[in-house]
Amino acid sequence: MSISHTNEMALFDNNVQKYCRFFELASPQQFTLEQWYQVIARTVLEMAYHKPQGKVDEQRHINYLSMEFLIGRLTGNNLMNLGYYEDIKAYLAQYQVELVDVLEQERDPALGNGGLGRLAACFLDSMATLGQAATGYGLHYQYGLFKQAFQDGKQVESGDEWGRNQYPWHRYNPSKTQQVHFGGKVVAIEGDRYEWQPKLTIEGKAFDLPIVGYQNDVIQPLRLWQADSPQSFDLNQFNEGKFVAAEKTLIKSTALTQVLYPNDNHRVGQQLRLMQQYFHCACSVADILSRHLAQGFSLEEFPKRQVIQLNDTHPTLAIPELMRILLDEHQLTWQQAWSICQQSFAYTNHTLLPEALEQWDQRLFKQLLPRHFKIVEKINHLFHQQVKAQFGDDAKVWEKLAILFDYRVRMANLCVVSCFAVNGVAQIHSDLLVSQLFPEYHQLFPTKFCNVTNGITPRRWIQQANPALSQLLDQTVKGDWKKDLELLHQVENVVDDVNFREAYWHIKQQNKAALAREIEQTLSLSVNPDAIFDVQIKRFHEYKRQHLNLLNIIATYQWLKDNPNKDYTPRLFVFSGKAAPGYYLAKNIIHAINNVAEIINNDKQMKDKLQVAFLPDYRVSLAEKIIPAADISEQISMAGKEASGTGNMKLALNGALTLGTLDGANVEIAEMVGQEHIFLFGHTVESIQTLLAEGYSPKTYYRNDPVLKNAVDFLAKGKASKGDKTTFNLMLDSLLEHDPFLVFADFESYRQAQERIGQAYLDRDAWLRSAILNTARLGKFSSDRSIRDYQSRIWLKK
Ligand code: 475
Repeated sequence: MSISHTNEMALFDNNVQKYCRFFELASPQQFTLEQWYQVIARTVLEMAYHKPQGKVDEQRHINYLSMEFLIGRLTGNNLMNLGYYEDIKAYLAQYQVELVDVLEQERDPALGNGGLGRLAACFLDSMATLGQAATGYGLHYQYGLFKQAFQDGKQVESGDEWGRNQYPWHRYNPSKTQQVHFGGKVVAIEGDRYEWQPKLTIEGKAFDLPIVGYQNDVIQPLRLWQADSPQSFDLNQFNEGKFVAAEKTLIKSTALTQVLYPNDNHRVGQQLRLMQQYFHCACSVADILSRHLAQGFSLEEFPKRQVIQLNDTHPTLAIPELMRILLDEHQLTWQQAWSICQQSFAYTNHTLLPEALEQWDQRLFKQLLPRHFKIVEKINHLFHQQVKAQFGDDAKVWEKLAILFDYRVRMANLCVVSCFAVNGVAQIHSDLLVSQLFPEYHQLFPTKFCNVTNGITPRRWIQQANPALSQLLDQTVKGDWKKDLELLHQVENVVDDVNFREAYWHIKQQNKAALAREIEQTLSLSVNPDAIFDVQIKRFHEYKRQHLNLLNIIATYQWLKDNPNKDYTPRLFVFSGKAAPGYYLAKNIIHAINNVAEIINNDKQMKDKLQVAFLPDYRVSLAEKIIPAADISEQISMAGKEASGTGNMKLALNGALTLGTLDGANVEIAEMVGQEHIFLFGHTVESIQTLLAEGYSPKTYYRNDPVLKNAVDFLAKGKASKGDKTTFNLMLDSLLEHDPFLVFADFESYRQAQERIGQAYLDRDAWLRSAILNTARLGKFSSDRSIRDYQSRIWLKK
């Protein structure tokens, strides 16, 4: 489908010529690629707002609060969604410029860590596409997630000054500026009325990015707040030096939004992080309220018109903040204010890992936010009455349910008590959320809990990332699959068509060749394009078990050395991902993979048989290059630990077969594609319970399995560390002594699954059918479906 954009392209040309004069150039011919990128982005942004705006459903406005939005590059995406991609490509051709080269100029805004932040970005895309009125609220960090490089195999980090000042896609919006207060004291006025007399005020400035719906002319803001005041403040003024090291306490107010905390699936206990969280919430809540009131609605109508969706507990402070404004600024009664809050907030949980559940030191909380602390105390007190009424005065029960306990403020508990809905992100995760984390809460509020399985936007994850496959699907499928991913079911009808299969195969080979070139460029490693491309791309975390993958690679290497003439289906193992800078064990795993890769890649006997490519600095734009080229998708977390995963969906949709445990969304992917088209292995949530109850001893596995022992010893004996036997102690000690994520217990089963993969790949036709059926059957995992589920189960539930 190609719409004629003659008028718009005339406008575009006009602008290009204008910029040309502006830059003192004789012709656009002289633009650098960087200039083209800037000119296209700025011009298209204006063109987008020139169009009559598409219709949205304003029944209830969704305010999506998230500390992270991992939006990726916007130029290509926006051109496609606006329908200008082909026109601009043709326009550039007259200057012998390739649009794809221009798009490569854009730096990823890395305003998120991983899954949670990327999910938020996919959801904004889907809400705009479905015409669900929504605003995203986040922070305008100066430094995004750190850049990763390797030195002697080790991860080294550097600051990601992503250039927010030159970024062409956002606009500073001074009319939305907010004031945010901290510290000071609370004075009682009369009855239960209080006045907060804060000590410090910081200004929050709004930067708006356009979220463009897919070919429906809907544009909605992603509003990012930036701290900006000339004033400096002393971190210790809130806490008499108890929480912060003395030497660097005087900081500029702008420091508040200077850096994204680089932790994934792990809480941060630092004062500056709490200040970031409150800053984010205070700016957003004030903005939401002023929009609501400006539309002429009353406070009582707030829940009917607004939802505040909390992306994990990071924006929980929005709850006591809205309470504070309703009580102190609008003089509502407690019952009125509480009723409004209880009907407006909804909470999404993204992890069961205890180390990720946020808890704040009560004294820190109180000194920074004295008024909010009072409010939380009252919520806690009233809730205690309710608990006693239901369970009697049982200290054990209260210990689990309390919001304030042991001098801590538990954010997840505050969320469950205050929100009208709580959801997990895949069915198994939502079930475990109720049975493991919140069973008593479930008894108290049985209807609050539900599941919304995650999804991914097909616009970025096929159309943009895999243009060749996208074209093939356009030719094959009736109707626009980018709007309705379930239409891909039609592809099942052509799985027996040799021509279709060959076309599909050819695309995969082309994508593999392209990734091979990328690997050659980055790592100076020439890889076998006919090998199985087996990829594990995600944050480094013990529970994700990149070291399970590594131990198999070592064992395979040892086997190939012993059996040089036996058949083996060639493999290229691709890794990419970052470890939090303070997560030493995860960094140790990265180091081990790099060192093992070095040995294998330099062993001539392994040439074209076994290779390992670890691509540094994983980010959205790199994911877009790796995913279309993958044959195998490693989703090998310990069962019960990965809430959902979304990379698993992106890879399967692009025709990679999953090698996975029954964890997170893998369970639902297996249901959709069928057992014959996925490689499952390992312990299940249930069998883990039995294993642990019987007493798990990793040493027993080590002693009894010579293959495992040899692989472990390879590292322990210093064979990957120039003879130094201590280099990988962090990882090895953990495995041998505790193995908290059951790497050894799943090793044998994982090896067998890899063996099955090697066999299966030899039957090219059967493999191809499986890959095609993965694409055909993944429609459920569109984030459009996730958003519809949010609408029917939470936001617009009748
Ligand atoms: C889960 N991030 C995935 C994904 O639902 C899931 C960020 C800051 C501080 C602490 N943690 C984070 C996460 O917890 C996170 O990314 N969780 C992930 O959310 C989307 O698919 O299984 O691990």
